[in-house]
Order: sequence, then C-alpha cells, then structure tokens
Amino acid sequence: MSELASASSLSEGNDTGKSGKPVAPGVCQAAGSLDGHRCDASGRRLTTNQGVPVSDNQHSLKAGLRGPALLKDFVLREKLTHFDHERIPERIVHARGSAAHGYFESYADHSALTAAALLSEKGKRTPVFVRFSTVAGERGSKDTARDARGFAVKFYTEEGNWDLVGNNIPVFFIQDAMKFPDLVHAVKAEPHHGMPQAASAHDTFWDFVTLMPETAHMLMWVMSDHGIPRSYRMMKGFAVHTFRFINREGKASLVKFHWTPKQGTHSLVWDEAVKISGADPDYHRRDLWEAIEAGEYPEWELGVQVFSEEQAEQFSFDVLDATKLIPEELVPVTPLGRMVLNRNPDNFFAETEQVAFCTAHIVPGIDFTNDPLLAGRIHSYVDTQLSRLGGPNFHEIPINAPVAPVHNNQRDGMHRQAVHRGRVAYEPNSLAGGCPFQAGGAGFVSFPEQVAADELRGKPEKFAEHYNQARMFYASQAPHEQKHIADAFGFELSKLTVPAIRHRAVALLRNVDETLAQKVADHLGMRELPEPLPLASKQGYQPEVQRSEHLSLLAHPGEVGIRTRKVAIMCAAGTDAAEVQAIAQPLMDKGAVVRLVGPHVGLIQAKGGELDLDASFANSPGPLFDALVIAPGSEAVKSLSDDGQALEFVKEQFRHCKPLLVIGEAREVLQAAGIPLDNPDKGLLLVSKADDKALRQFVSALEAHRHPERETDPPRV
Ligand code: HDE
Repeated sequence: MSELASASSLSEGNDTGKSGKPVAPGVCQAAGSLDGHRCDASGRRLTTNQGVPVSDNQHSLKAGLRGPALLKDFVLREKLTHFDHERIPERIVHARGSAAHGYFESYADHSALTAAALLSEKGKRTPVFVRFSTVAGERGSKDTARDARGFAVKFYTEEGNWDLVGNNIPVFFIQDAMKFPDLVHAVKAEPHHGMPQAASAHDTFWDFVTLMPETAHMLMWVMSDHGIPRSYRMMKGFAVHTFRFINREGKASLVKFHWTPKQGTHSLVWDEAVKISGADPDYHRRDLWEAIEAGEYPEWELGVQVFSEEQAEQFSFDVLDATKLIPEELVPVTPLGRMVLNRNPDNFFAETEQVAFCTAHIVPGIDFTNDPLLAGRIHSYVDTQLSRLGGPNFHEIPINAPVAPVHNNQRDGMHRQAVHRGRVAYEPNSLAGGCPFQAGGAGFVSFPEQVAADELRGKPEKFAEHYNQARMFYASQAPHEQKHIADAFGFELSKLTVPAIRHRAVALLRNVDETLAQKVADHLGMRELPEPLPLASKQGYQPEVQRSEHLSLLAHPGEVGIRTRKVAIMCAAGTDAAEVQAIAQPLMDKGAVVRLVGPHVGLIQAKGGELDLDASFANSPGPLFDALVIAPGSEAVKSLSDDGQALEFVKEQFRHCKPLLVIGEAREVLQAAGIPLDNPDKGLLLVSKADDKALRQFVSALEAHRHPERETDPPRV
C-alpha cells in the first residue's frame, strides 16, 4: 500500500526535479530550480506551523485510496484553515495601492524652523516606506481610474514614526470630518448592485457633490489631468491640511507640505487610461516596481510653505479649510530635503497591505492645527486599523514598528508579540525605579494654543466661499488642459441616469466659469443653461491670485529627460535590423526602456539578421508605450500596413499625442492607418534615416512627453 501511494505521488504535481525526472519525497531541490536560480530555503524541510515535518503535501489522509478523508488529518486541516483566513478586510478607502522603501535626506539643519529630529542636520537620512493608492476602487481594481491618488509616507525617525498621509491633490472635497462617510458612500460602487468599480461617473457621487458645493475646487482637480497620472512617480504630493512646525524654543509657524517629483508631473489622456485599464490593470504598480528594479530610483523634494498666524488672518480664505490651497505666489515653497525610493517590498501582504498609516502619528517639532477635517482623521486612522489589522498591537507588525525603542505600560491584547518581563506595568512606580519615566520637555509637547469659545456646530464665514479657487485652478490650466476638464465633466455627467443631477452639476459650474459650463452643457446636449447654484457666502471675498503659475502639470517637466520612458519599435519580418539597432541603442543609453514589438514575440527574420521581439501587438498594445518608432524595410512595411492590430497601435499613438519616429518607407504604415501627414507637429517625425539629427529630434519630442497641439475635436484618427 505504502509503495502504491508513493508511486502515484511521484507521477503528479510538482514532484519533478530540474531534469524533469520524478524526485523521491524527502529530497531537497535547493541545489537549483527549474530556471537555474538557487532556492533561498536550501536544505529546509516542509513543516506544519508547529514545526512538525510533513511527509506528503500532495495527498490527504484517507481510509483506503478511494475511501473517505479522515478528520484527524491535522496537516490538511491546518493548511486549509490557514488558507481560509488569509484575507484581512481591505481599506475602506485607498484599498488599491503600491509601495516602496527608501530614505529621506535633509538638505540642511532646519532646527530654526522645527525640532523634528529628521530635519536637524544636513545630509541626515531617515528610512521611509511610501504607499501610493487610488481612493474609490477595491483592492483588485485598475490603477488608471480617474481619481485622487494617495501619497502616504511613513518616516521611521529616531524620535518615533511620523506618518505624512497625503494625496496628489492639494485640496479635499469636504471641510469637515462629519461629511466623510457620506462622501465615501456616494463615490464607492452603489450599494444595491455594487457598480461601478473604481469610478466616480455615476449618480450617487454627482448627487452628493452637487448638493455640497464646497466640493467644487477638488472636483476641478479630479476632472483635470491630475486625476489620471502617467505614473505614481510623476505626481506631486500634498498633506492638504495646515500643520505646525515648532522649534526647540517653542516658536511655532504654520506650514503646508509639498512633495515635488524629480520625474516631472505627467498625465495620461482619458482614452488611453481607459484602454490601459484593460491592457494592464496593474499599470502603476508595475511602473513603480520596474523602475526600482532597474535602479531608476524615483525621487521627490519635500518643501513647505511657511507662514504666520498673522499672515493667515489676512488671506481671503481660511487656512483651516481643506478645500483651499495657498497659492505659491502668496507663500513660496521652501525646500527641506529629498526622498528617494530605492527598494521594492519583499512581500506585498506583509508590507504594502499591513502598513498602517495614521495621521495621529506625529513627532516632536510637528503639530496639528484646528482644521476640522484633520480632527476626524486623527481619530479615524488608528480606529480603522483595529478592525483591519485585528487589534491594538498593529504597531508590532514589522512594517509598522518604529526604529525608536518603545517603552510603556500598555500590555496584552490580540496578537501581542512583546514579552514584557517583571511585575511593573504602571506609572508612577518605585518598584522599577520609576521607569519608563516621562520625557518632559524632551518629549512631544502640544502647541499651547489658547482656546476660549462656546461649544457649537457650524463653520466660519470664509469657509462658505466655494468658487474663487476652483476658478483660479481652471484659469491656471493650459488650453488643452482646460479642454480635458470640459471633456471629463462631459464624460462623467453623460453616465448619469438622472437628468436633474446633470443640471445641478452645470449650475455649479456656472459659478466657476461660464465658458466651462457652456462646454459641458454642449457635451450633454443641454439646450438651456440652468440658473447658477445659489452662493452660500454673499461676502464676495476678493482672491489675491487669479491665476497661478504652479497649478498646471506643465509647470514641472522634470529633470530626468527620457529616463524610464517606454518606447516601442514596431517590427515585422523584413524590418531593417541595422536601423533598429541604430535607434534602439542610443535611446537605451539615455535611459529609455526600448521594446521591440511586432505580430508575435520571439524571433523574426529581419533584413540583415534575426530580431528577437519582446512584445506582441496583442500582449502590449499601443497605450502601454510613451512613444513609437516604425522601422523601415519594404517587406515589413507591407505586412504591417495590412495588419489591423499594427494599424490600431499606430492610430492610438497618434490619437494620444505621443511622439512617433517614422523611418524611410515606414511612412506607408501611417498612410494605411489614415494618419494625416500634411502638417506634421513636433511629435510626428518623418525621417529618411535613423541618424543623429533624427535621434535628437525624437529625444526632444519624447522629453515633451505629449504633443497636445495635435488634438482636434473630434479626433481625426
Ligand atoms: Fe483618509 N483614510 N480620511 N484622507 N487616507 C484612510 O485609513 C479618513 C483624507 C488618505 O496607503 C483610511 O488606513 C477620514 C484626506 C490616504 O494606507 C481611513 C477623512 C487625505 C490613505 C481614512 C479622510 C486622506 C487614507 C482607510 C476625513 C489627504 C491611504 C484605511 C476626515 C490628505 C493610506 C486607512 C494608506 C486612508 C479616513 C480624509 C489621505 C478610513 C475620516 C483629506 C493616502 O481611516
């Protein structure tokens, strides 16, 4: 019988060695795996969670080979029970995210501004873990949804963990934490049928936001190109609320935090975002992972707008109102340091999923303000971890554990890891020599703000002005960005089933910009514009800045040239291999990621040798690339011109305003795709050879990322 059992196990499952030959149970495979890399578990036996060696991981214990499975099979039961409990609740918002490790480096000694240890010395490095996310979608949803993006940074400082839990947009939808559950219920999939996933284009979201005009400013941001970033690496970050810095002398300043990417700020276009969500739903996760694996470490500069209470009182808006930003023309950004992400997580669940960011985690030298949205956040994040991570000891999970030593009298609770010794778990005490003792002035001291006021519900008058900054944002956008905003409103509202909500949205937009409202109404086939929504404030606060230089994505082209930009070189049998080489190598030398794409992966017979293609039109369609080169070779050009998928690839590159370098007779492929060649823009390069001049032009077109001058309404291709 035992012979029979082991004979059948040898012929099944993964019981084969490198050679493909069956391996007897008990023989370690660590000497080499099938793909030739060494296993890091060399010599280790498979065990249960109690460390009991497992003899057979393929067959449950049965009474006879065809008999019933036995309840006493603790090996099977432990395996299944653990599996049954593998999932933890996903985050109620920001469920979909990706993360990386890195460090923050202070540019200088900033102790005149803050006592925060991480900013106390030039060159001082503090480890960080950063998680980027979308907001509305579930954990397995697409990356390229139109949405705000989370930008949460955990600094493991020597004086405890500081979590700067921000977004890629400097303002928020609402002013008071009381409204947050309503906002989230409205934007998430509608509860009766669970649709749509990771999308705000539905009735309940627009119903809520149009009844809540304080959302106007953030709506403009989310409907703009900021709502569909090209990459997590190419977006800014903001803490949104006003915080306080306090120095060792107790002097306080108000601050707003900004992260600015060295990679520049770049976006997708909507048609592209929609298609990427099908072609690669993990687009942003993959992008971050691949860049770090390739040693292209993304970097951001941390800066602060520093201002006083007296200055703040003069502003036409309230700095405690999270729907308002402070234009940089009023208070410029002071650089503090840089953050580099240089290591991917080892395990997605252990790190990215279990990381617990909490707005309440601050360190000496930094403090909150009375922003009523922030107040709710100070409560909510710790609270949510209790159910998400199963109890009050989530700070012991390795990714959440501070590097600073933890000494206190908190004890026990679910999943406690620390083994406290001794009998003293209280303070004050004499039995443990008074330890751990209070740090006094060397510890965290809250800013001693004077408060003498009546308890009440309500808001200050300036909070009731909702449109000045929405208008400023719109006025600050380039013409093509303004068009994208109108298109986005048009698209989202076109998805509504209740016409009255569309009308209310256009009524809201009339308070922002009449031309925008008209364009959106045109999208919706609305004959007459509704009356503007009534204004909540009659005060007529005069904005200091009508148009800001800093709010367009174009304000930050970046400093990295074409590094990490993905370039497809379109090939087919008969492509001129020498021309491919002449263009591919110099692009790679400049840091671009070059992929040969054709009708299938693997080898093709090119002119002058074989080419090994990395990707096919089916597995990597056009939207996944930043630019396209079509190589010459008459046989290839002919077959590509007859290939519907190749032509679709070319059309999408053109429609999405991406650079195209078309060499020699390859222009026939463009003609077959119906691309207008009469008046080529700077991103459409038709050259006879892949020489230095062609390369220079292409690199500069790629640096510009996109060529919106190509956009027409409707698109020609
Ligand atoms: Fe959050 N938010 N939030 N939020 N938020 C969460 O905490 C909440 C707000 C932000 O990668 C939750 O651990 C309330 C503003 C990010 O793990 C939850 C209010 C900003 C992340 C929560 C806000 C954010 C979260 C869900 C209004 C930008 C993801 C899981 C009072 C400054 C962090 C979790 C990560 C996550 C509550 C408003 C950013 C439920 C109550 C404003 C980046 O606690």
